[in-house]
Parts: sequence; structure tokens; C-alpha cells
Amino acid sequence: MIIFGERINGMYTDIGDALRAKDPKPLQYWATKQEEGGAHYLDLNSGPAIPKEERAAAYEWMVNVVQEVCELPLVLDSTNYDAIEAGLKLCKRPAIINSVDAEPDKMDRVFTMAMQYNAGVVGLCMNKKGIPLDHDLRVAFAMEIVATADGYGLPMEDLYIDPLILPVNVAQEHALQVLETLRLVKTLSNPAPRTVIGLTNVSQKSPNNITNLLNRTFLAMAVSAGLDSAIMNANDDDLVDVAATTEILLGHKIYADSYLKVFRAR
Ligand code: THG
Repeated sequence: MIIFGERINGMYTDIGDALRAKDPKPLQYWATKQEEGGAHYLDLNSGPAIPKEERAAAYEWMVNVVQEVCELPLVLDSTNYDAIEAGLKLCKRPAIINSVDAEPDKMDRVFTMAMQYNAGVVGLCMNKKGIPLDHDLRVAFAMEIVATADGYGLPMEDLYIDPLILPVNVAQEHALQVLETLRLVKTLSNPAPRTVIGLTNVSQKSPNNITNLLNRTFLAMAVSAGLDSAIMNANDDDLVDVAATTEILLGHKIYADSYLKVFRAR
């Protein structure tokens, strides 16, 4: 399981305020804290905090302040590709572009950048018409992305297909379709692409007393279906423990009594 820490996102008020005030401290606090929690990558998303024309400069600033305190590689989470490219130029380690959908013009721009900067890519199972419910349509979008990535020479281990999980409180029927998509994506090519979800989406706007349970339960179900990585709360220790335990129970890692400690030391 590869953990992408989700917390440096302008939708959180402390990060949104820090982005507007150019205050590095909250970003640096969460960079270090997520690394301690078990994150392997840090997702950086300016969210709506920054107007479009200032996003490239904001991304340069975010990448620089995070890299001052933390060695983890970065996931640049934006639909503004000028902002992503500005960030990629500054990344010290190979980054991941999050994200592109199955639209040909966008894929051309993103896969060209990925090859130029040695970056990975998150490919979303949707197009300009939106997110389909049916797993067959999601998989068809995944196949277009896999074929295009392969045409550019991107290794499948650098492609992360995201079936797109939605909040269960308003889109309950999507969860099962996402699980089926994860299973089928692993049959599209050999080697198969990697898979990722924005796990916390599933519990968004559900009551506080059940959000952690939803996230932990869906993570276990999704890993069993073929999930390799998740943008998630790296500071929910029980959730990170679930991630470690799925690896043991699926036989991806060899059991030792100390497997939780081993997982966190990686
Ligand atoms: N796929 C891909 N990238 C993504 C997503 C995805 N990036 C963004 C998002 N989805 C993943 N990141 C988050 C971050 C926070 C929340 C959900 C997803 C979130 N947080 C709190 C909550 O549970 O309500 C509260 C935020 C607040 O305090 O305002 O919902 O799906 N490729």
C-alpha cells in the first residue's frame, strides 16, 4: 500500500489561510506530521484558496516550502497544468501528476509532461461528460488512458488509475462499481497499471462518529479488490494499521509479529 497524505489541501481552513498569507508553517507542520504518520507521498492541492492566474506561483511556493522540511516525493493535485508544470520543475524527486481524465487533448499535455519530468500520472475514469456510474464505462475510460500512456512510453508502474469514489451519503451505488472497476483495471494490461482512490471522499459530509469507520472499512474492501495506493488521512493510526494489515492478509508481505512497526519503518 502506498499512502498519499491528503492534508495539504486548500479546502482545510488552516492550509487555505496559509496559502493566502504565504505562511509556510502550517504546510511544513503537516508535511512532517504526515510523514511521521506513515505517508509515502504528499498530495499538494491549493483548492479554491488561490485564484487561477496565481496558481502557478502558488504551486512553486508550496513545493519549495514543503521540500525545505521533508524528503517525501510529491503528488501535484491540480487541473491547472501550467501550475503543475511550474511545480514539476522544482521537484527534487520524481513526482506524480494528479490528474488527467480520458480527454485526448489533456492526455497529450499530461503524458508529454510526465515523460519530460520523469513523473507518474493519475488517470481518472471519467471524461468531459462526467463520472459514469457503471463499472464498464469506468473501465473503458481506464483502457483509453492505459493505451495512451503506453503510446507515450510511460511505464505501467507510473500510471495510477482512479475509479473515483464518491460520498456514500449521496452516491451510495458508486461504491460497488468502484470495487468492480478496481478488479477489472488489473486485467487491462500486463503489467497492469497501479490503482488509487481519494479515500476520504467516501465519508465526506457523513456524521463525525462514522467517518473513520467508513474510511477504514472501504480501504480494506478496496485493497482486496486491487487498490495499490490511496490519497488518505495518514494521521488516522487505525487507518494506517488497516493498510498494513491488508498487505499481510493478502500475502503481499510476509507476516511477522512486528509487521505494524515494519510497515511504518518503510
Ligand atoms: N482522486 C484524486 N485526487 C483527489 C481526490 C480523488 N484529490 C482530492 C480529493 N479527492 C482527496 N483529498 C481529500 C481531502 C480532504 C477530504 C476529502 C478528500 C475531506 N476532508 C474533510 C471531510 O472529511 O469532510 C473535511 C475538510 C474540511 O475540514 O473542510 O473531505 O478522489 N485523484
